[in-house]
Amino acid sequence: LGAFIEDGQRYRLTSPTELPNADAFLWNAAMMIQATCRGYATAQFMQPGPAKYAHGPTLAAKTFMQPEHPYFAHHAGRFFYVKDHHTNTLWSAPYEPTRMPLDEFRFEPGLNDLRWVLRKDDLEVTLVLSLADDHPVECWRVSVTNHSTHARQIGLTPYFPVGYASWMNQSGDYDTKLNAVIARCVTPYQKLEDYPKQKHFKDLTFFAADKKPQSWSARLQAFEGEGGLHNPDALQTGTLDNQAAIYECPACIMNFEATLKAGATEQWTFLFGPAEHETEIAERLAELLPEGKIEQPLEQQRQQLKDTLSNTCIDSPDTNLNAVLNHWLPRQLMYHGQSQRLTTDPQTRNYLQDAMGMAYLDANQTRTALTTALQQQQSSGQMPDGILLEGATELTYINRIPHTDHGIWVILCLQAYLNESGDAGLLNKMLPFADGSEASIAEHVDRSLDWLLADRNEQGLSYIQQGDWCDPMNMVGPNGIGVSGWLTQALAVALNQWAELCRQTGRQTQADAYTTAYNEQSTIINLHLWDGDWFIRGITDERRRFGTKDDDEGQIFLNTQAWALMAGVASSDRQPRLIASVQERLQTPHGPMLCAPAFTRMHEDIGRVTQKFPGTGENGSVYNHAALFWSAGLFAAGENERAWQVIRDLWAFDDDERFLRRGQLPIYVPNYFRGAWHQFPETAGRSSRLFNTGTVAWAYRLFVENLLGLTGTLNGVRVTPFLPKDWPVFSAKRTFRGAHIELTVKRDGSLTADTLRCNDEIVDGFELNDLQAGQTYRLDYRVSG
Ligand code: CEZ
Repeated sequence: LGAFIEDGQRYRLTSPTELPNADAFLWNAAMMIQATCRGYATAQFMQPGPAKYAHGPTLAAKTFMQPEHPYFAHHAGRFFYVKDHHTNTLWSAPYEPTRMPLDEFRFEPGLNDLRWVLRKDDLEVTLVLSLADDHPVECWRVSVTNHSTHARQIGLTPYFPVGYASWMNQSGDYDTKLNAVIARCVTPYQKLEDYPKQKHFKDLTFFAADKKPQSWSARLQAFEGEGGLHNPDALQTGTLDNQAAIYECPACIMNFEATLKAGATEQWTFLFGPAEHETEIAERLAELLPEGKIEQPLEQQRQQLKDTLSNTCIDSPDTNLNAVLNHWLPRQLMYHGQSQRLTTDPQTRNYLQDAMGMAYLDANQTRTALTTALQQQQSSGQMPDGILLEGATELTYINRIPHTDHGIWVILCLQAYLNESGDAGLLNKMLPFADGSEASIAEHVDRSLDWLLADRNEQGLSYIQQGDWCDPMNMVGPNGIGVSGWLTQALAVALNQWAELCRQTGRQTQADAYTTAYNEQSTIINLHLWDGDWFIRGITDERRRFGTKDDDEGQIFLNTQAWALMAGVASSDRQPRLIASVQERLQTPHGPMLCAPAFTRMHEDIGRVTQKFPGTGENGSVYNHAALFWSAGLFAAGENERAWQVIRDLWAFDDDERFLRRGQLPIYVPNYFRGAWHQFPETAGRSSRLFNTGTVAWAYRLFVENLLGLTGTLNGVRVTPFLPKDWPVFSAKRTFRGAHIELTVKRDGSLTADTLRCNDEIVDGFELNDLQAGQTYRLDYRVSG
């Protein structure tokens, strides 16, 4: 059905029906597009908030990117009708809307483009979509080849619906000078104060071609007629109507007629995107349409991605896994780091975790993110719910709901930055607070911890207000009493990490104070949160403990087991018990569920999470972000094999049953797979197909620091790789602070303890110091037993 091709840098799917929602995404500085193998697409661009230039036929409210969003016949798509005048057959590339069986179907998403190769009756159509530069514009290169032995007369009709963009004003027409169908609208609004904000919106959607069409239309409904999308009336007659859409849903439609000799190919380039005015369209066309022009920015983009991705690579016996770890996972991480998930005010925890992951690709970006975030901290130490990016002035959506955990992520992100850069000097950099005065970054971090320490109840448990890591856990603590078991543990993790960093950087007083606080936190967690076989999730405003054996649903939550391990607070007696509880109650073939049994009714003292459909989102799915917290906890507890399996379960290339269930290509990690394994076995494992997720940062960090075992220290690198039990050997390359590390890890039954050699010399203590940029270090790690 599917396989990696081209050295893992492209994937090939050969059926449009087995995984109908299989998709891939592309992004650049201004936009992202997610397209399915069948030709539906969802695209967004920034102006500066996220906006669309092609819509469905109903006016949709603006929301964040949705999990499991459905596609339907009139979903916005990029369709190319192909008419074979000789046989009088009509089909469409890539597959929708005619759904005609094809002789060959190949959907081949690559790192920088999406490619389809379709064949029917000896006609081959190739579609290549790329986003050429930093503007919101789709570049489509289309070719039709005649593989038969005689000449063929064909009609190619690209059909790009623009949909229902506005109830105030919308239309569409052909512009002869630009050779483009241009749809126009006025983004609807009612508030007077919105007018100045919107008057420069890109309210035009253009579809331009490098060749003159024989005919065109902008009228969606007239084009479809009674035949509908499957067999549009307009394609029954010889030509399109050359008519404008006058306050109607517009579509961009052009017809090209061509005679192809035997073996001949005809090519077209199309551009599709939003613009403010005609001059802007003309600029884009001049930049991208002339022969050969698109290649240059595309090549630059390819090279840039290649350079970043080549920083680290693994060669393991698992070639599919090599493809995802070497290309697709870091690519998805870069998407997060570069696009900020297409928002102007990323949630603080997302922003800092995405930046944490970026440390392993480009630590400078992490430095910038840390300083941006810390300048928005209050002098009280409180971190805001969202980080305002350049130009943004207000927090929106979820960032208006008070969450208490944001300070935690500062330390996790900083730790990753220091591991990668060794730049302890950053801690002395002076930075202002949002409400005036300034302090060193070290003191910013002290204050975020002090704020978290102060925001606890008399027992030392952390208040939750309207949410912690779990956004929709919004009714546990709105009255200021409810506490989060998870946050109490996360604070222990942060205190422990920061105490150690303070010690390493000569801040002994702080190191002692935070160590004491960590020890106290450990006692508090064990005293108030243990339930016999696992840690509870929290205590509500009504002082009810939840996530306990006594609950009929939501008995056990993954996060409080994961972070107990990360914090190192579970005793030698409790640790195996909580691991066994997760194994028994949460583990599924797709990974561990976030909680179980999933909630089936509203719990007014827990909140909106209990209203989500059981097994979706935070209500008991295999929420991959949290699954990787579990993996991190297991690694911290020395349970490496189990920890690795959790990461490995993110992909199911070699298991048809799991692969089909997921319904998604293994080229990105989704935010969840459906859970509720016991309640809804028939849908368990289905992917959300939402590629915005903190999972990637954690997966990449665990890959570098735990699998390759290359963890930076202030002076060098600690080498503690892990060799999964079914691998005899792996090797890896990594450029670290300019030094080239070449690592080989092998099992050696004759050894009683692991050994490390660097350029053939034994290294005691598994640590290399004073690495020189430009030098190569050949590391030979032997695993005993
Ligand atoms: O958003 C994520 C957040 O971006 O949910 C995570 C949270 O830690 C991330 O910061 C867990 O709650 O509001 C909702 O119900 C949504 O489910 C969001 O919580 C969720 C969506 O997946 C958006 O990407």
